[in-house]
Amino acid sequence: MTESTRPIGQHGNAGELQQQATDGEEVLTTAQGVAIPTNQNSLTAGDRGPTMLSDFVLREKIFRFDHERIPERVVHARGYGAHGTFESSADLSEVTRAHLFGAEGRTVPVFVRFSTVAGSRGSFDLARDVRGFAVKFYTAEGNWDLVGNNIPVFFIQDAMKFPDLVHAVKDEPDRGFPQAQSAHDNFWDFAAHMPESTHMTLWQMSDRAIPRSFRFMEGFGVHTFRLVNADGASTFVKFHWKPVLGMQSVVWNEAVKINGADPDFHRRDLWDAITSGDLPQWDLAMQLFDQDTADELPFDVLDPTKLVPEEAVPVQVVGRLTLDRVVDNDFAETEQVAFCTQNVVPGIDFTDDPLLQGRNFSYLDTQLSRLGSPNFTQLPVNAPRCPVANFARDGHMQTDLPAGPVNYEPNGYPTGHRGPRPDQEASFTSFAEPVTGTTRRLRPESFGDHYSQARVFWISQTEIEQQHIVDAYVFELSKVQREEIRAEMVANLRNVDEDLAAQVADGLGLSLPAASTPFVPVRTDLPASPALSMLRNQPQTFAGRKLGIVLTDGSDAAVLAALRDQVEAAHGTVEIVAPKVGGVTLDDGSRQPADQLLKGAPSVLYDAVALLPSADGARELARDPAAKDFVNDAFNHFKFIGVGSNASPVFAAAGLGDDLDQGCPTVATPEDVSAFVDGLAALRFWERPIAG
Ligand code: HDD
Repeated sequence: MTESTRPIGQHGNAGELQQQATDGEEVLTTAQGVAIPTNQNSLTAGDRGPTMLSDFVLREKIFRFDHERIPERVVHARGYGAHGTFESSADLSEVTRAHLFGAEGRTVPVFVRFSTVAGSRGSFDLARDVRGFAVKFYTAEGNWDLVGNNIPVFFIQDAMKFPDLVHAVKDEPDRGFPQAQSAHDNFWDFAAHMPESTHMTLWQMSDRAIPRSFRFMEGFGVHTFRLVNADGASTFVKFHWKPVLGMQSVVWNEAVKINGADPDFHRRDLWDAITSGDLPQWDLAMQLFDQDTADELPFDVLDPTKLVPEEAVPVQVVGRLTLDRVVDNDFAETEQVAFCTQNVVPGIDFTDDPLLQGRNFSYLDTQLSRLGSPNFTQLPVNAPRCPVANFARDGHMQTDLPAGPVNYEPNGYPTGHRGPRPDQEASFTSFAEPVTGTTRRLRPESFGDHYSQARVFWISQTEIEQQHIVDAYVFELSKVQREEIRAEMVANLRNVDEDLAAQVADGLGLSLPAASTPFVPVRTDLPASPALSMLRNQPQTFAGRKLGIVLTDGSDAAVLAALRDQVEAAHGTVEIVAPKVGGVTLDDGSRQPADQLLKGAPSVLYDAVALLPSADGARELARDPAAKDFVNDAFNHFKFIGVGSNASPVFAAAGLGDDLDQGCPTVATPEDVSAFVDGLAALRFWERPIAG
């Protein structure tokens, strides 16, 4: 164990004196290791007298507490991390000299942190927002950080605009709200005046921004990076993470309610999946292309507001990420992990994407503000798992002990005492790119098309997805108070698609404004890209999803057993919801504990639900607002609902008596169960004729 990975309490040498409490637990000590009888009562003079200044136990405890917080991240403050392993499944040595990709079956430990962007650390998980997907690979050649999002493009083309973007999307500076929401004037004012953000706002208004959980979303490196092989030849690469369980999102009304019912919905989901052994997995995939292909594409691959369609350059899987260990300590690991886009290893390099170039400065810089010292690289979660040797020294919180007199180079000390020497073979060498031109502060013309790919995204969506995008624009722009912003946004959307703009204008009760003038003509000849639609690529499996079953005293034990067996066989999970969390007595006399209290577990927490009350239980539920909300929400959120033999009164009381459709099959007997469970693989019954 290295010095920096010792658990607290094991620093130093206790020598002969091994202190142990009588019950075998560790002995309670001060931070100096001095055993103390209690840290629950201050030292006072007399019975009710003043507290003594000499009470170092009190002072130390309060002092430590007073300094527990550090600044939260300026963006992506709310995040959740986990450990895992990456295993390569391809030999990519022809295109990269990165050891990690040098052969099939190479494994490296990783740390992943998922996040929302705009909200503060204590905000809620289901904000309509981009999700961060940051992966630190602890490779044999040093740390590689792939700091991506769940959306493959970005709002802006130049890092210079990042402070403006973030100021605009965060809470408004005078009033300090809204929290974790883009639905306000400043964000849409910025977006309306920033046509390059139009493509990204389409993604942000799509269901991608309200994922069902981290486990069901894609990730993207966003920028075009380079792979560089042993001969120094470069290949462009776009990185993708593909969830093995397939993509899934919630609907907006569901997101709003989840935030109230369980603001930690995403982190709890990740924790539960990992701790129950249902390990989340993503395939790492690459789009590899050369300069000629880049030149043929109808946009500039250095422009981070553009993607490379999967139909134009295939996505090939090169390995798999498995998250297999939750953190031991949220602060020490998830909060202190420091991702830096500049962290690359030999064989992986940057391009001249101006957003990426700016990021390479920003991430290193921000860690100083957050973590307080350049020695943040020594924290266990950040420390490389390979040797580190250089002449950097000292600084706040130095925990390394670099021995010897040499802290400079060149030096004339004898071999073996000179300190670390470069190894040209092993070294990272920047791609040798010819650079010409005069300095300028001007956006290249090749970055001028702001709408054509936004249009491709729009026409690639199913009707349901398009409707959700329209609804999201209408919702967000309805929260804007300066009405001209609505018209300015719709004026931009007219360049994407007339139908989209007309629907948004109609939803806002706005007469259609004149289209804004695009910088270059919009390309209407670009084909749709079916890969961009979530629904067209639905996984058709209930694996990793959760069925909530409502029971009462007298519920049918045989149907319950069949449901549980078959959902688990489909690799889903079951949670029992009952009027009392102590559980119910089933019709065979057995006792069934509940996982959740009905009043505390609305149906938004489940992917599908079943109601199996007894006849008496159903009469009770029909009077219970929580039960009525449960079925109403499940119905309105297009969920599959298993209807037990006695459940009709609950649906009648909820006003759904005549509405039950094919998404609400009867599960009256164990024989009914397999059709119901098979049907769950469709995830939602979108055919239900309700406005979503
Ligand atoms: Fe960033 C955090 C992703 C543009 C500056 N960013 C941060 C995180 C993710 C991203 C996932 C959270 C990392 C973690 O979990 O600790 N950011 C992106 C993506 C971008 C992007 C995919 C565009 C392609 N970011 C971007 C720009 C800048 C920054 C252009 C600045 C010029 N980002 C930061 C930051 C953060 C950050 C201020 C806050 C905390 C941190 O870095 O460590 O430096």
